[in-house]
Amino acid sequence: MRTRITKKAAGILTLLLLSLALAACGVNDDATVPASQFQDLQAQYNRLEAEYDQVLAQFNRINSDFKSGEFLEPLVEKQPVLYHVGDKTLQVIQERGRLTCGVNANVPGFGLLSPGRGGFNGFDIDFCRAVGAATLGERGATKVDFLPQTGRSRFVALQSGEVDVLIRNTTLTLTRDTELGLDFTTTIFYDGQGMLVNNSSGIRRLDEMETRSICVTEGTTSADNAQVFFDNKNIEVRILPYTDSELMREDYQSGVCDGFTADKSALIGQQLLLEDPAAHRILPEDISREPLGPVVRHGDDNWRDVVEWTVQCTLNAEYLGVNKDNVEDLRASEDIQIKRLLGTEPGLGKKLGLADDFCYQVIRQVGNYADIYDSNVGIATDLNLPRSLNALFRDGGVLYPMPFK
Ligand SMILES: N[C@@H](CCC(=O)N[C@@H](CS)C(=O)NCC(=O)O)C(=O)O
Repeated sequence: MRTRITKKAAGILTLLLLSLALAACGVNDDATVPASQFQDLQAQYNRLEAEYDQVLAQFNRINSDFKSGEFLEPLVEKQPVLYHVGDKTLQVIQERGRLTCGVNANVPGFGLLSPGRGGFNGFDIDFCRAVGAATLGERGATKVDFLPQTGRSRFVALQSGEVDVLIRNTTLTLTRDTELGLDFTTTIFYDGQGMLVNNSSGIRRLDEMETRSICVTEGTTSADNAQVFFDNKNIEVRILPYTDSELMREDYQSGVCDGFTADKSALIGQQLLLEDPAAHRILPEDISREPLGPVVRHGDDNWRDVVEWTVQCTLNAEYLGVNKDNVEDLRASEDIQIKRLLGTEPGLGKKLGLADDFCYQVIRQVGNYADIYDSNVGIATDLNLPRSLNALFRDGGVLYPMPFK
């Protein structure tokens, strides 16, 4: 569309210049354009101008459709989107000296803003810090700005460049990967969608929810999954969408809805925030698969690699027995795998545009995968989540560290 406009504009300009040239240089003795020739040019100019206006109006219509979000996933808030495709994200972060990370502020254990506990904390927050340590080196984990996002705002924040990376319990789906101009990196938490109900409701299974109402956060996979799940089973339920998870919890608590559906990881935290958590239960069935992981903009392969290998660093460290407590000592290790991981055998970091000790910085400042998991959501925490799927493959889970070499 832009090329067509440019061609028309160029055409008009040429005609104008031509008429000026004819007028200036003269094609006859008295240095003026004959009236008939001038009128022809004028008519041609008017025609082209009208055509140009039409093309411009068409362009503006398409542009405003685009800006109103016509081309976005229906679940995503419709607002102007400026795609930052092909950025040099790593360079920008290093020049700025800070990383911006899109996060959740309302999900205990994963992304929670709690001033009493020093601000943002959680599993996702620690992965933001890990990316900060990998990209900014010494104290890099402290040079992260956490920008809380709702289910709806998160993708726009990433697309527009407001955040460098999104680590906010975000599920990888084919549609999101292909339609939003984004890329999903390694999954950091394998989850599934569940349903929280009040014990007094008598509901013990999902198919006992006929005619019941269900609260769900807008702009999430949870909303769509719930609708599809119950439609498929011909179970009529009333889905009540919320933008605010706090209001949703209050409404669930006061009985406005019978069920509260979300990723199970988030549900456990939501249950803990209820007045009497023991009066509620999460039904045993899973509604869906929810692989959650960091998201970056499509088109910046180097930045994608950086985020990907930061996660791989935490997985490889757990695999090799390198953790936050022993990493300092293990810098003297002669084991070639550990040397590559910590950069005492140089070369790998540079391939990513990072310092060779980037993974050492991640482990020392934040920890390996197990350190991050255990301290935020593991069995010693209020969430009390066993590793299950999120254990290394050798321990019966699905986490498979990719060769760090
Ligand atoms: N993983 C799903 C769901 C993510 C999600 O937003 N979950 C809700 C569950 S409560 C949430 O985090 N709400 C907190 C908020 O919106 O502040 C997705 O990517 O769409």
